[in-house]
Amino acid sequence: MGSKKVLILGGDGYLGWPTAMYLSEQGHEVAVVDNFIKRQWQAEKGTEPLMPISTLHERIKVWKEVSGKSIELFVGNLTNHRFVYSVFSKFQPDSIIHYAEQPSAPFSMIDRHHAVLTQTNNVVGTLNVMFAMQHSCPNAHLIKLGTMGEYGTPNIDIEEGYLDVEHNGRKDKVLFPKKPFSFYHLSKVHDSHNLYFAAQVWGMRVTDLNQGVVYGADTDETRRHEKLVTSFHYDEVFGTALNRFCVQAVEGVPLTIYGDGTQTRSFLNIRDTLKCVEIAVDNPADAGEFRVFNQFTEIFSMNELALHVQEAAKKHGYKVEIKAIKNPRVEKSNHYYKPTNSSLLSLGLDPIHLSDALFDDVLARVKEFKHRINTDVIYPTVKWQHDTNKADDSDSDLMVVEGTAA
Ligand code: USQ
Repeated sequence: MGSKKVLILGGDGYLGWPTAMYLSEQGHEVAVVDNFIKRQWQAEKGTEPLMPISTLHERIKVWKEVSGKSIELFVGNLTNHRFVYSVFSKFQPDSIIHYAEQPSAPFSMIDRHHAVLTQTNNVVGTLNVMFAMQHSCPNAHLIKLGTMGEYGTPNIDIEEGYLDVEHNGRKDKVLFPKKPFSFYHLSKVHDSHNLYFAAQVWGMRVTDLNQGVVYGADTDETRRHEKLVTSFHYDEVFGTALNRFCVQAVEGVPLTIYGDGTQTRSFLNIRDTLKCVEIAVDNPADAGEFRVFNQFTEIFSMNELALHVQEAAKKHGYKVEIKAIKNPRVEKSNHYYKPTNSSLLSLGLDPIHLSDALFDDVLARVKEFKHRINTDVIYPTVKWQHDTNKADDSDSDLMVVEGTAA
């Protein structure tokens, strides 16, 4: 496929940075946008990624040294429309890959402040991107990271974005009904509705990638230099299930199964995220099309996932305990779960499956940085239902971190 101008929003993140290097390596002209707010949120929660992360400026410099390729950097906040308009009019992208959202369900459930922050940041940022595209590059293709969690766990098969309905003798095709898991997942639902509307009304080209839980510590490009690693999280707020379990296994703490572990989710390897995004870049949506791809490769219950990690870690000499703890979230157990993912497969995705070799890769990486594991941030403290009326806090921006108040 020919070279395109690709603008990556959220280029400092777990997925954004590997995507930037990967597409740059494929010969695309890549620019990244970030305001480093995620680093600030991490600081607020007292967490750090497992591997030390250089500044984005430094990563871009090292990437140029190892690959000979340049990545342009724009520093700013997507909720500032003047900044967004200036980036789009200067760079004139063909494709925009939008990762720049607050990505954590627990973070969005801490209290009112974090729920509002999540939805404002995500929904307003995406609205500004839509309007800036209209202004500067109306024919460009927006590839927006959505989530499988938009659908929740309905008692019917999950289709890709839409549902054919028949009601009182009439038929229509509607956006698939959404039953999301958190205020974060809800923010993605709101984005989807705004984008669907803009596709219909303005003729925007949109691909909404409803992605499952991503796992993995590396891609080919992150392995090329110690300063090119990505931000692998394992803490209760920004870490996701499988990555957390791998860290827990290596650290020798019990794997934290929330509830009875029968809740089931879709998963994919970080390398497949890059392939899926590349497929979307190479095959743009039509003008006026709001296209939805369900982006995952495998489905596991939490119990199955924990057993996989226990088994793989055993081969490395780790004795791993699995512990079911009271579920801090409100979510279904023993539920029906049958999502389809045929679109990306039909466009050529060749899935990487969870296997011992992959575990070896992740477990080896975790072992390398075991000295940096902070066990204080592993156990879940954010609850979906609050014991007090903390969820209804005042308008104050004052945050009291437990145990530090005078
Ligand atoms: N879980 C455990 N133990 C843990 C952590 C999680 O049992 O230590 C369970 C949760 O209860 C939940 C499932 O694992 O049922 C997934 O939780 P997660 O924290 O791995 O992922 P989630 O909160 O759903 O969010 C993550 C990403 C988000 C992305 C989403 C895809 O943070 O950005 O949108 O995965 S999906 O889950 O398909 O919505």
